[in-house]
Amino acid sequence: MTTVDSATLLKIHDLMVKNRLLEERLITMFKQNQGFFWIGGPGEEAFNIPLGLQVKKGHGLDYDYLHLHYRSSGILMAMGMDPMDAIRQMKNSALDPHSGGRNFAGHFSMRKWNVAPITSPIEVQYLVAIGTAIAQRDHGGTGITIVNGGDAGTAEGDFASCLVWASRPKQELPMLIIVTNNEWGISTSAKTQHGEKHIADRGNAFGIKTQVINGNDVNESFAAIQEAMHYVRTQRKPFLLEAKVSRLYGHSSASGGMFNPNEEDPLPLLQKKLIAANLLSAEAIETLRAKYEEELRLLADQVKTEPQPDPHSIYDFTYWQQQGKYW
Ligand SMILES: Cc1ncc(C[n+]2csc(CCOP(=O)(O)OP(=O)(O)O)c2C)c(N)n1
Repeated sequence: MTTVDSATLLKIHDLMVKNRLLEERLITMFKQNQGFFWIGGPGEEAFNIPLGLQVKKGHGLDYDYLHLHYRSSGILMAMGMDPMDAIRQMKNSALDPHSGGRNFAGHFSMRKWNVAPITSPIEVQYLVAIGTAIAQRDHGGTGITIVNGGDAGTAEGDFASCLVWASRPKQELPMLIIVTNNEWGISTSAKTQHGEKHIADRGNAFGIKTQVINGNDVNESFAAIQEAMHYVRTQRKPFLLEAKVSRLYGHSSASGGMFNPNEEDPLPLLQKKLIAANLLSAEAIETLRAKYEEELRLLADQVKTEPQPDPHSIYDFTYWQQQGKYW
């Protein structure tokens, strides 16, 4: 297995702290009535940051396409997303570039980096992803389609369709199919829902290469993503990767947005290792945390001065009465 070098580990740690504090800032904003709803990915950083760092980032078929879900801020943060834009979406600022202040927190959309709009209906991304994967299969090159979603959503037919389409003989698709398994579907425990041992085992029936990893371990995540991406890029075939992750603040603001001490937190796990390896000190970690906390607090203050969307734009980018405007 690849071991991650010290400089990369420190970069991952830096991004993990920044991403955690962004999510905590969004939760605070919800509690301050500076946004209507929070949902996000605190607890998934040890998987999402290594993923974002390894994306072939760009626009068009030669680059990776991303079909993500609402816990994916860490992936985009590692790709270089400006945290202010996540704060803008939380506050429904008209300057939010992802949705013009019209969508929920964590529902990103970035044409310049092939990030398809994130949807609230779960699992539809596994169907949409087939489209870009077919285009990339026909185009050739090394760009791949990456799709992620939660464990509960895999009960939907969209997930099964994805496995079928990705693995049709001689028409295989260059897709990295990811399931981040936090063992919850809102308040339904995964233990009551699965006859199969691992969700990834379902790929075996289709001849899809699979792996189950501890997504709370940065080294394991980085190496597994690297290997899976290399396989999909070079073989132009699908790979199903299941990462076991934590859900640190419950499902969303609908369940209170409270820290859950029963979940394993990947951040102190990494910090202990970095301190033991003399790569970081407890003081340096605290300084980093304080720096990002202050930066994000100032951004949240600034966003309060930004305009809300114009009511007349309510039907923009919808189909209703838009004939002739977009097509
Ligand atoms: C099609 C559809 N059905 C139901 C819901 C309601 N819903 C929102 S999130 C969720 C649970 C999703 O759990 P999982 O797929 O494990 O992802 P997680 O939120 O745990 O990351 C459900 C059922 C929805 N948004 N869309």
